[in-house]
Order: sequence, then structure tokens, then C-alpha cells
Amino acid sequence: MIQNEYLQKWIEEMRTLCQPDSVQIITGTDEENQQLIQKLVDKKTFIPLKKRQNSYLARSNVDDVARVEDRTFICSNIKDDAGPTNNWAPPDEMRKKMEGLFKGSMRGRTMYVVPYCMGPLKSPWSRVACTITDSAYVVVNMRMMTRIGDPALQMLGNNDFVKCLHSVGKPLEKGQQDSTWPCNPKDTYIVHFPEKKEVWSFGSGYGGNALLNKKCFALRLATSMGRKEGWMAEHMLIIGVTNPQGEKKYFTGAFPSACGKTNLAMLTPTLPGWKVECVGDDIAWMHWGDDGRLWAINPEAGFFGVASGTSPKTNINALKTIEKNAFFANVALTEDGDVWWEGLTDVPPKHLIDWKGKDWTPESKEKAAHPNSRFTVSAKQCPVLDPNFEAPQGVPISGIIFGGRRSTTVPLLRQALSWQHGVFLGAGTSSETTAAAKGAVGELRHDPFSMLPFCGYNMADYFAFWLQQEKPERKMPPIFFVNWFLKDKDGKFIWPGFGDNIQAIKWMWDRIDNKKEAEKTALGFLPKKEEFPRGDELFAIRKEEWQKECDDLQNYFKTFGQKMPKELWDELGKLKVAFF
Ligand code: SAT
Ligand code: MN
Repeated sequence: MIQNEYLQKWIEEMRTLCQPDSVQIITGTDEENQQLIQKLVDKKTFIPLKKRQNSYLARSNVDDVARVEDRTFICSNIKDDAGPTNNWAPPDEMRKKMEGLFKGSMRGRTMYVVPYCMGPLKSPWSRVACTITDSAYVVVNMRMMTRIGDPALQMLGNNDFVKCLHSVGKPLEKGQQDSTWPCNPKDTYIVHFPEKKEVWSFGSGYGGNALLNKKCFALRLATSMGRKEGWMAEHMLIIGVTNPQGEKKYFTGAFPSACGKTNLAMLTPTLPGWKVECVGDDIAWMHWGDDGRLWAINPEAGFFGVASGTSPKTNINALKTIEKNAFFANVALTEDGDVWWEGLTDVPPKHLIDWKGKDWTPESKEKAAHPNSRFTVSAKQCPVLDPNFEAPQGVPISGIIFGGRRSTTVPLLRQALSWQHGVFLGAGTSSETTAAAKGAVGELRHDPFSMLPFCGYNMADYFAFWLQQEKPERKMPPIFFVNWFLKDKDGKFIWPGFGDNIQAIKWMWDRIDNKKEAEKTALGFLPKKEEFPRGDELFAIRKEEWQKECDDLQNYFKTFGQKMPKELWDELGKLKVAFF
């Protein structure tokens, strides 16, 4: 039973507000999980996959397929604390509005109470939260993605915790038949109250909108908690790399959603003798150790990866991870009861049921799987999971990688000239948009540190926080910037990417060890062109493109007004001197 008084009180308040038919406290047992899965099968939310043991397909509502950034709010007490990159509304007003939406929203449904821990159970860097949701689908997904139930409650003790409230926003009247994917896109809101450490999410059942542990807590709220407490929550993968001599270094890497973090996190190196192991594929919580080094834990327990494009060539380890005990959302269904998505095989099957539940053949004009189709799976099944995945202190970070999806301008690889320059590179990141968020795909936008949709406070303060990390007693990891996505005149990718990205990591490794000379330029330390195939194209620096980049950055930095750190203006000044 629940001993924690804060939790008891909150459950009662939410029961009164949401008026569910029943309340179920989630303990985390296998039996409980099987019952919830059976419930989802009975409701036809889950289609069991005949060819994949204990695995299920869910097809979402066609209007509930990705994060909705225009409905995501940071309701800090003061507007300026949300900053120009976040939607903001006065917290009192927004709370009233959300209370209005949640009032009676769970009628005819069960209210699940899901205590959970982000981070290894024994880690001092982990944090406990609780989600209240009316979606069994959310509960079973959370069981993959976090440490749920009694162990989290035990860790919580009598302390207060992060509160995440979620409803699909579709109360059921007596006798009303439920839909397979209940949701309410018209009234969808994902609202954060950073000072209260609360998330209120209404109307969506998909991904980051509904799994509040992920972007809402582990990034948006955690950035603001970390800022106060002196640690960092980042949209970063964590990998352990071993060289042919058996030495190991850990890296973190920040890339926007659907830009290959999961692939890099599970990379199969094409260079002989190298090995990459995965600590995390999406989020890193980082802190400074007593030894002056930067340490990172993965707050998550599973992967919520993009299915589309995942293939034996791009990520064989992800395919092995999802061989069984996996959930799929919005992929296509094969005739023999397996999953398929664009890219999985060179030749598509002759007949499929597409993500909307309709017949599909290779002649069909639409895609069989949604471009933001996803898999959910426990990290434990990853064949290249790092042995330190659960290490309470995390892993020590030797290098930080930033990157974006840029078809022009930005070279394959470089190293920042200093910590401050590295922060400038992070702040200056732009990337072409992907299907991970609702809206146009392929449009270039600023996405500083790949955190544009995930920073829970003023982005300029976040830049300042990054700058403040540099201290004499700390061993600052070198910062690198990569761009795997350069295209040639024919619109084809110049760099092969995937397993070949180990070549870039090897270069970083040698730079960290002071074993490699590099060319010092205004953009950073660059490899010699001869060191990489098609180096002429991969490291071409075009003056006009960089002039445009500088103008663009100038306009962007201006949007942060007085808060924009002077150091970053200085860095932009240096770049301009080089190109104008
Ligand atoms: O936010 S999600 O978890 O749905 C996916 C992403 O944008 O990385
Ligand atoms: Mn992500």
C-alpha cells in the first residue's frame, strides 16, 4: 500500500478531479503487465504479432502520430523564464484550463498510478516520479522505458516527487464502445509547471506526448531541476567505444529527434578491432565527479526508437533488440503476422496492411509505415548494451559530440577550439526538421544543442549554464561537431554514415589523446582532407554559405535579447571576421 503522504493526497485529488471508474496502483509485476497487455488486446489496441514472441502492434489515430510542439507549454511563474523558444501562458490561467479539461476526463476508465524511477535504482543521480494516466498503453510502455512500481516507491520513501498527469481525453459514457486509440487531438495540451515539478498532458496517446517520463520529465523538467542543483539533462546518446588495443572511452552525442541517435548508439564499426557499446540512445543526465570528470547516466530503461529506416545495414543491433518482447506503433503488418517498414528490406513485401489498417501493395502511393513509426523495447535486450548501463555513478565522458541534419555548409567533422567555442557550436546548431514532430519535414530550423523542443527554461540561460560549467578544477571534455547528412549535386548523401561513422569517432579519439594533428580554422580544428574518402567535398568550406550562416545566427541570437551571453556574441564576432 502507498505510505507516502504526498502521493496519497495527490491520488485523492486526481481521483476527485478526473472521476475514473476505478484506481489501480501499479506495482510492476509480470502478472500485472500481462493483464494490462491482455486488456489492450481485448480492446484491439494491441494486435499480437504471430511471428514475434510477446510482441504487439498498435495503430494510432491518424491525427496522433508525433509530438505536438505548438501545444507544448512551459508555464513558469515568470514569462521570461520560459524564454522565446517556448510557448508560455500564465500558470494560474493554464492550470484552470487544464483542470477544466481533466474534470471528469477519466469517466468510464481506470486511473493507473505509476510510480517510477528515472535512472538506475541505486544511483544518487536518479529521480523518482509518478505518472497518473488513464491509458493502459502508457503503463506497459513505461514498464519498458523506466523502472516502475514498488522498487520506485521504496526509493521514494516519504519524499515529494515529480507529478505527471496524463489523460487521453476521451471519457466513456455508460455502454459507450471505446475506440482502439482513444485521443482528443483538438484539445491536446502538454503543459509543464517547472516550479511545481508537474506535467499535465491531455488528449494524446503517442510517444513523447504521453510517456511523460521521457521528454516532459527527463528533459524539460530535469533541465530546470538540474540548473538549480548543478547537473545537466541533455538530449544525448551515451556510448562506450573500445579501440583495438582494448582501451575504452565514453562519448555523449546530441542530435535532433530522428537524426540517427539510436543508430549511432548501437553502431557496428566498419573499422576492424573497434567496438561500440550502448549506454543510452536519447537522454543523458550528467554531473561532475569528485575527480573533476564529467559523468553521465541514462535515466531511461528502454528505447523508443524510430522504426522507419531501421535495417540490417543501418542498425542490426536494434533489429536484434526488438526480436521479441517489443511494442510497435504505426508500422505495417505483413501477411504472416510480422512487422515491416520502409527501409527494412530492399524489396517490399507484395502485400501489407499499412499503418492506417488498409491494404497496401508496392504500387501504393502512400508509405506503408508512418515515417515516425516507433518501437518500444527494454534496453536489457540490446546485444551491445554497455556493462556499465546500470552503474550508479554513470560513466566518465571523454568527448561530447553535437550534430544536426544539414545537406550543405556544415563539414563532416571538426573539433571546437575551446569549451566556449564548443558551447557556441551547440548554440548555433541548425537542423532540417523530421517526422518526429508534427509539421513540415525538411525545413531548416535552429535547434540549439538539439534541445529546442526540450529545454524547460529560457534557452539563453541554458547557454549561460553551459558556459558556467567550465572551471579550472574540472577536466573539460573536448567538444566535436559532426554532420553525417551532406549531399552532393545529385542530392545523394556524400558520407556513407552508420558503421562508417566510427572513422569520425576514431579521429576524435586520436584528438583526445593528442595523437593527431589538425588544421586550425575559424570553424574549429578540421581533419586533413586526405584522411577521409571524398574529403574535398566533406570538408569544403564555402565563403558565401558561411556568410549566410553568420547572418542567420546573428538574427537568431538577437531573439534572446539581453540574456544572450556575451561570450557567444564574441564567438560569432570571430566567425564573422574570418568570412567577411
Ligand atoms: O518525443 S518522442 O519521444 O516522441 C520522440 C522524439 O522526438 O525523440
Ligand atoms: Mn529524442
